[in-house]
Amino acid sequence: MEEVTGAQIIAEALRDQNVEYMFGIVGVPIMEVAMAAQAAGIKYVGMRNEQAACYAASAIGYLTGRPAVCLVVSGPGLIHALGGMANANVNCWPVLVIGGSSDQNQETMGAFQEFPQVEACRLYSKFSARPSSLEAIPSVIEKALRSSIYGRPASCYIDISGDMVNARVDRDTVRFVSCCPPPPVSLAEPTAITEAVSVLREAKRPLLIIGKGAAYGRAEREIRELVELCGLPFLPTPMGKGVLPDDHANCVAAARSRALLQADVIVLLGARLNWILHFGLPPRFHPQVKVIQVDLCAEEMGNNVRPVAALLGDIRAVVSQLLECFRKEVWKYPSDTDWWKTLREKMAANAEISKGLALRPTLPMNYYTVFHHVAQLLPRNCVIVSEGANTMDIGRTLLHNYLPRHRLDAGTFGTMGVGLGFAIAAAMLERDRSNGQRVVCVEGDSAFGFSGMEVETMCRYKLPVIIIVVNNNGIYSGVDADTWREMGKMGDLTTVAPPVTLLPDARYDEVMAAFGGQGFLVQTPEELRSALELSLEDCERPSLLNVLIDPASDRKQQDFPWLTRSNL
Ligand code: TPP
Repeated sequence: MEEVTGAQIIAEALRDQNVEYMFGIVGVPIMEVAMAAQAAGIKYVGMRNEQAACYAASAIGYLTGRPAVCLVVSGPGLIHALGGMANANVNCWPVLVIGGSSDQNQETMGAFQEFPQVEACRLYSKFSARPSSLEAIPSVIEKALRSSIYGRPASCYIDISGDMVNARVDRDTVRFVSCCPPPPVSLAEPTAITEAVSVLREAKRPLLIIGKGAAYGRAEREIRELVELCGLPFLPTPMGKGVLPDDHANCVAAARSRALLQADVIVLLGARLNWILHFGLPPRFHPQVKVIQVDLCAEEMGNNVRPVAALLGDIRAVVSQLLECFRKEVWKYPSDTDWWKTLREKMAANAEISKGLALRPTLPMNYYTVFHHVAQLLPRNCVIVSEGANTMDIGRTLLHNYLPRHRLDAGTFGTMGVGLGFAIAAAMLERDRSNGQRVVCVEGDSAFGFSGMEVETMCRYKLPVIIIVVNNNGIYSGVDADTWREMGKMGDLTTVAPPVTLLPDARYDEVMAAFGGQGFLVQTPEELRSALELSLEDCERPSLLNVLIDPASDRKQQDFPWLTRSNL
């Protein structure tokens, strides 16, 4: 008879489900689970906070379509991970969280880190359960993993009581389950396809909106064919950037507001009409806009705007259905319409304004100058991670993506603190796949602070992530060092310092240097360029560029007053 422990069963069951990565922080009672995972060939990445561990695991799920595990201890460990679970759920990304919990015979007695974990996770996941026995662990793991990727991707939780981890059973009594297949593919109803095609053929001002659902669904080839065959303008959502390259001739991202406002037919490809798309409603959208909605989730259909055609199914398959119709009866939207003219004019005007701001020679630099130089030096194939308010919003317009799933940001939940975890996950994947693509993490100084200690994780694993902290001494804006000193003389800073302020000219670069990475203090375009070039040359360790900008730097004048402050 061969005995196996609970920890071994968990590890082997995860390996059977092709789980490749586990991110977490060990302690009682899950230390042995991490060790067993390594013994089973799963890569274990020790992080500095469970929230960042969960962000990292969820990014693996988004980037690969196969979830990673976030392993946490009971009580506070699990509670830290809830932020990551919520973020994954709202982004519709798959992740598996495994939490140790108190021994079963101590439950309700005030056990160490006791907490009602299965119940707590219900709001943050679509599956939350504790296996009833050691023998049942593999089937619960398979079900959790399957639930995380079938239907709308989401986070799933598995609770493991402490006493289960080291308990032993006869291996032959354990019901191991083979790897669950990829999600079954569903097609849209043919009459809905016919309706969508006829509405699109009649469109005067058509627009495709490409969301991160299209990126997750790996629909890039089909969407490119649709765009090019039918000559359609397209607009990516923040993480839809790169499904088609930002410099594609049909990309109208630089005329986003105009495109949304005037389009008469919109095809939503894996994007939701939530706050990011202003709910699909006036004043940001045309009151009579017709929406063709492509989504794999039936419940999403009709949210905020009732679609003229609801194409329910796998995005790749549904776009292929549309293509089949357009190939049979070829239709191409003319390239010389007033619609194209108005979009092109707006794009040229916006580019001109950004360029003017970027080339201002004044110091300290503004956001536009920083991104202008960064954009010139970044390799086309790099992964861009970004968070912050102005930093993320302005950076999104100026830093282009050319490949799908190469942009990760604060996402639908607008979460600050995701950046470093995402960057660690992306860098691990790049290294393990030997793609040689760099991960560049563009952070506001406030955003960086949320998970800043993960620079130690990057240094420990020698991940050559390049972090660019766009440092304006605050949240949205800050004050300069002299003003800060004067404020200090006026009285207690807790009463006089504006709530947006952070320590002026804080040396985030020294944090990186403290752990053995490269730290650069950057104040001029020349310093920025040379620091970025040196960072790109170093493939052995991470770098941090602490770019001090004008604390009063802001976004360019917006056409809509409600755009002047980021929603985040
Ligand atoms: N806490 C979380 C978890 N998420 C949030 N979105 C916020 C707080 C509110 N918030 C939105 S943006 C932001 C904060 C704290 C930081 C913006 O400052 P920074 O990262 O420095 O970027 P900047 O706009 O200054 O360029």
